[in-house]
Amino acid sequence: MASSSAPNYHIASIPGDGIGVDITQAAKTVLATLSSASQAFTLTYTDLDWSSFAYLKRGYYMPEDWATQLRKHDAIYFGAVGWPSVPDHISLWQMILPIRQQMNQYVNVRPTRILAGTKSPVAACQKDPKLLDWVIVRENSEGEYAGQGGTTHGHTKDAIATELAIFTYVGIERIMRFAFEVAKSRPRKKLTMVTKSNAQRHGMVLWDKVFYEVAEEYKGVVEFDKMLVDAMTVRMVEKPESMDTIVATNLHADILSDLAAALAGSIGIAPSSNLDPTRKNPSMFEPIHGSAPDIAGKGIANPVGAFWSAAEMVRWLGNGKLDEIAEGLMQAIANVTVAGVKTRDLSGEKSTTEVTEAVCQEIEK
Ligand code: GGG
Repeated sequence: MASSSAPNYHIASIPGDGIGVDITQAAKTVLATLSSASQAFTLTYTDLDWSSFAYLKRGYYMPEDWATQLRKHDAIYFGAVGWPSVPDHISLWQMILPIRQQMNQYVNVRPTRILAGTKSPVAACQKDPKLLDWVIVRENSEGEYAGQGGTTHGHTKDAIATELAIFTYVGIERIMRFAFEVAKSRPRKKLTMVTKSNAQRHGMVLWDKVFYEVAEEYKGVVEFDKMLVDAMTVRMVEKPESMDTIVATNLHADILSDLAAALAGSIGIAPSSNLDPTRKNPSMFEPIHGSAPDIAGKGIANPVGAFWSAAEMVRWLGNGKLDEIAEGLMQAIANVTVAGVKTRDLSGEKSTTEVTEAVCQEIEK
């Protein structure tokens, strides 16, 4: 039992689809162990069956009052979305993207580093894993994922489709400020801003302009530079140590963070925090990987990205008061990976349950 003065947080739990179910269960087990071992907090869950299976059965992912329901919680823990019998644009637009938009989660923080005992495909990082230590700050509400556009001329060869990328001054300025603050808080104090402003001459040029305006306020405090997204992919592979915090649009950062996770060893380890920095709405925590239908229910999904996301949720809920507890969970994960207790994607042979039990044992030590 946690001490009676320990805060209790209400969590909306949305396992979603595929391995989302496996890893959410694993994360809840680890969080329960962390709660009882630390006595520092307790969690009460509302389990929400908002999934592709539910959609196929009843015709919708989320009920009409979904936003009201979510706002009754302190945070949202999300597994994964997507199932082969539902087109991906439907599953994304009936759940995860509306949640991010309406809960004002305009920041998506995606840290990546090489955990002890995991192997990067980058030769230099195999010698020195510390070279790769990044935080990708993804603009999470506008850009290419704003949902604007349309189709006409139906399913004929005359079909026309538009996909508008929306960029606002306000939206860009707030993500730049957030990214500069993240960079300022980190030892290397470096921010790289990514666009494609040579080809995308409106929205991306506005990104450049606002970046340099906000950068004026951080001169001498944060070192900053700008990259085109194509060149950035090369730099991530060839000179990982030359970057620290990275800020990019919704689409670019979505792609770069998958690459980052693969360079760190596996997409299975990478966490993601969808934050409403005003704290007026619940923020949402989810591993960056998808639902992986091919391995769903087989008990072999890597739960590390889910555990890391859980650690970030604890950190956010504590708002400075639970940082040590979150760090304890990260240390427990590292102790387990370094001991070789790893799933297949990390060249191990352990199951989701075995990794989960090992992390719980580390927490209890
Ligand atoms: N757990 C994350 C997840 O299910 N991702 C599926 C996906 O494609 N997400 C798109 C996005 O993060 O914008």
